Amino acid sequence: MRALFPGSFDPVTPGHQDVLRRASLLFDEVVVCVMFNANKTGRFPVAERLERLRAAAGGLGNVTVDSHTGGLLVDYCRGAGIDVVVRGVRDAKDLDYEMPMARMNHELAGVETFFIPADPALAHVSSSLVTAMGQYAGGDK
Ligand code: COD
Repeated sequence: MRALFPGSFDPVTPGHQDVLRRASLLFDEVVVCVMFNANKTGRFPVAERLERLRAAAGGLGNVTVDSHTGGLLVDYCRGAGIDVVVRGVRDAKDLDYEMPMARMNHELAGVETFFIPADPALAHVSSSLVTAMGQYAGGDK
């Protein structure tokens, strides 16, 4: 079975990478795909997010990297013949955010959502934290 792991990946983090690795063990093929979250302001250009994702997915033979920045997630699923979406869950706040989307994706296109609980050692990691650390390390701040 093929699965889609969609996200902003702005940028990809060790938390995303862990979810991707675990999904790749469970599904025959995983497409990890950069999409636009209308509620977030983009930090990195899509091309750079893709480059970092390819590096993060290196070594996972059944993972392909893609982007879909126009249209709904379910449109991508329909076009690619994918019935399952993988999402990582760090805490109850993540689940509150994910549940309405999961219900909507199922209602619109019969797409199911498979939740992977965050590794406790990585649950605090976010794209904004990784960006801030990069800025401090680079002397931007
Ligand atoms: N450990 C485990 N999981 C994690 C961690 C961590 N440390 N950090 C993040 N995650 C999970 C997130 O919970 C999420 O499941 C996934 O990793 C990706 O996270 P983000 O933040 O990169 O991506 P999001 O949540 O901004 O997702 C963007 C989407 C566009 C996919 C999403 O907003 C969505 O599905 N929107 C629905 C509307 C739609 O169809 N949009 C498509 C427009 S092209």
